[in-house]
Amino acid sequence: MARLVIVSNRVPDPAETSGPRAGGLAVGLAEALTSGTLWFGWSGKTAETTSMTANSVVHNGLTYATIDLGEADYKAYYLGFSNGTLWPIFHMMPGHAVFDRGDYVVYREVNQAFANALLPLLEPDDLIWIHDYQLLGVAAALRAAGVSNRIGFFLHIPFPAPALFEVLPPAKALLEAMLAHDIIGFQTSYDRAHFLGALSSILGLPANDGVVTYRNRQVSCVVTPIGIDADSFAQMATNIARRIDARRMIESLAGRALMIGVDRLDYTKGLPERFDAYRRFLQHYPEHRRQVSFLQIAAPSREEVERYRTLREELNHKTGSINGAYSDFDWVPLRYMTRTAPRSMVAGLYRIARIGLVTPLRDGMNLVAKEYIAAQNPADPGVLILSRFAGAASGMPEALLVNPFDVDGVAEAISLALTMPLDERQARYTALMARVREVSAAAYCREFTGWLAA
Ligand code: ADQ
Repeated sequence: MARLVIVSNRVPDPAETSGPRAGGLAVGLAEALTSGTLWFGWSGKTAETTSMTANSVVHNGLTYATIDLGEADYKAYYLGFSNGTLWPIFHMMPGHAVFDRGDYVVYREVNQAFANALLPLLEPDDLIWIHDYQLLGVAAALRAAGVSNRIGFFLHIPFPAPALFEVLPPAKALLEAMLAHDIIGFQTSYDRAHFLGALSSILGLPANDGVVTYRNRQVSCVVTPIGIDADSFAQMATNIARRIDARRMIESLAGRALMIGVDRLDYTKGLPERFDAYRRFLQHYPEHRRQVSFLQIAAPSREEVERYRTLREELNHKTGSINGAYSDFDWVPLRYMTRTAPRSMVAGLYRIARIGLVTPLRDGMNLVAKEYIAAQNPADPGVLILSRFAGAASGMPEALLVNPFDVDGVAEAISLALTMPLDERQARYTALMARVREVSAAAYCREFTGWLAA
């Protein structure tokens, strides 16, 4: 069987991938991270200059090969073009985007450096699977060096509407680079339609059934949504609910319903709008005021980017304002924590929570929505309130779908969720759990690697 080579911006420390705090890519790719696989990417460390060759470690039969990034490259490639330009544009939030031609030049150079360091590690039959927006140009660099292996790419974030994608000065060059892959995978059919639309409007390329012919090569554009391992997550949630810290949490609620939000601290996750909606809920539904406690756990993220620092300040301010206006001697309406909680603890909290509030302004998929459902107690499940602009919404129609920009609508959904009868909660949960089990992490890996090997 051909070896799988996974390429991603960040490669986790192997010691962490089997631990309880592992999240993100390592969870989604668990099925593919089997013995023999090579995982290549950035170590997460910076040095004076970007490494020319990779440093390899073997752990549980898996090879982790990493390079360090030069400090200046890290700033221009990672903080600059990847997270200051591509991230907001791809999430259709151009107001947050900055474009600096110098950053784009470095982005291309770092993509080239990834390709250069990967080249000597490649074998002729390897299947190469590249991940996400930071690495749009690696395949093109590999092709230029003569690599003819099958190369696939998966975009974890949304692909923007063509008119927005065109705002990017190097839009055409980025599309051409992406067409160096054999397979391009998207989270939803909307993302794929946007990509095909951009190919048509910018490059004049027709796509028949998602297959594009470019420079005598065929590129297949497929939809392979990412998922979680629902049963093992459910198991983790059940175990933790018996633990002492979970019991303390339940006691502190004093019989009130818990509403939970768990996100990276990122402006795409819609946290200020969510806090505003909660405030509106407290204003408009005084009868529920002391019946609910909202816990928001936000993991600090990309703090070197200015916009992320101002977001943090904005949320601190809103928290103070809500608690100042509505707290009582024995009730704090909003508990807001800026930290990364252990994965098992998050699972347990989801299970205790009567409402899961997942309201990104735009999201590729959003695994929190799936984790919240997997963690529920089938006998007394909670209600998921989900943004219709998360990729997860297209596969979870039984959630209470909301427009996160509509604070009144979200406030109304919170009230509806609090008063929803048990039989309706169970019916929605049963349908959603079946979907979360079906569109799993394992299915995602099997489907994508199936396309790649075809
Ligand atoms: P993210 O934007 O990171 O991922 P998401 O899919 O929600 O978003 O995954 C976040 C993961 O981190 C979840 O497993 C969650 O439990 C965990 N997490 C978040 N905040 C946490 C906290 N404070 N403490 C502990 N754990 C926390 C990107 C895309 C998504 C896409 C994924 C996978 O932006 O749209 O779903 O990749 O493709």
